[in-house]
Amino acid sequence: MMQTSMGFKCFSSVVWHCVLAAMLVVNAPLSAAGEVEKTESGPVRIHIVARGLEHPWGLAFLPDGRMLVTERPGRLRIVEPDGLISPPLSGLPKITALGQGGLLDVALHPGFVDNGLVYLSYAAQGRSGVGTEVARGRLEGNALVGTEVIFRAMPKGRGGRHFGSRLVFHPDGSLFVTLGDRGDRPRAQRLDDHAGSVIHIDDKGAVPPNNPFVGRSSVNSEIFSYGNRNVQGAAMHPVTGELWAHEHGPQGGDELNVIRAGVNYGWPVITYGVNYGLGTSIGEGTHKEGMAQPLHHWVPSIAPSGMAFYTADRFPKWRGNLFIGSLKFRQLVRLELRGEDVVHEERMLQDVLGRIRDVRQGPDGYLYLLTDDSDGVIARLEPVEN
Ligand SMILES: [Ca+2]
Repeated sequence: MMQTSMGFKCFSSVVWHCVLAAMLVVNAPLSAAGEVEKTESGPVRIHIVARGLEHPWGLAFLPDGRMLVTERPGRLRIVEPDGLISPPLSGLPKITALGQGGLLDVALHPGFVDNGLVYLSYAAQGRSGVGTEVARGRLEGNALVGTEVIFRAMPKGRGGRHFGSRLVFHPDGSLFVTLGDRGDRPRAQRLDDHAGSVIHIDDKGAVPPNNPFVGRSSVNSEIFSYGNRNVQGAAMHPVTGELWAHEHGPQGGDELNVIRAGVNYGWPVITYGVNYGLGTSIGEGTHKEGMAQPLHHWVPSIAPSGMAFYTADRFPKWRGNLFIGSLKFRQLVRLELRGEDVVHEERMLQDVLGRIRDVRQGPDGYLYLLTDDSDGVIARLEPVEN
């Protein structure tokens, strides 16, 4: 380990990355760690925990307070609470970095303390193209061991768009994996195709017997919901235990949905969005019998990524609120909810951090953000004591 002139601690194998990060600090938009920003609920301090991560995508807290962080080009790292970044972990599955694809989300098995299992979602090349996959391995030091692929979205497809990829465990130990339509719209309505759906599998990748399409012929029975365009944020509701998710619309029409068994969320038959640039309509309008309406939608699009319900004590006014990152507007979105109604929306941190890729509540009760940048950061929001 060494320390650069600007006080960055680095392992030797990533030293040039760290030196580069230290140089970039001079021109970084955030002038100093600890900057204070106004919100409707009072001032918050933004503490930069770590920087120099290359397009970080997913964050999971280990029980000891360290963080597992993915970088989209295909690296998984451990970040210490003081910001020290480890070398890339070994034992990862074969990952294909292409367009929006690469190493994407990371999640811990609910029984991690006993079994050490870490789950990864990522894009991977197969004989007929690229698709989202899920693998798991046991964390031992700076390695994943016994890594095995437990799910492959099929069929594979062309191009680098719409891999979805959030991983969310249900408390019962089963796993939701959000997918995208791979930029090929009709796939989202096909039940013999994983694309454009949210899938539900057990912790080894098998289909739970109560999945909604089990027993129907010519169906991929991992499918839990369909008609989803590209889901890059999802979280379990802390009270109802249901999966909430947002999805990217085309031009306009990003949506917030509660993901329920067997439900068709409408893409591309119904949407509040239009075709990019042209502004021409898509599908059959905004409503159709048998297709769910979103709880909330955004026109223009915010380009949502990451999602967390806030349930801790550090920000009492935010309890029960839903936080969503906005890539496009480089801001954090806060939604106040009454049941399934969105009763208020606040946009905060405009242009302060950049494109917000992931949002997590830490075990310390603070809110953590990842930024989608070649010099991406982990930032922590803290209340300012008056
Ligand atoms: Ca929809």
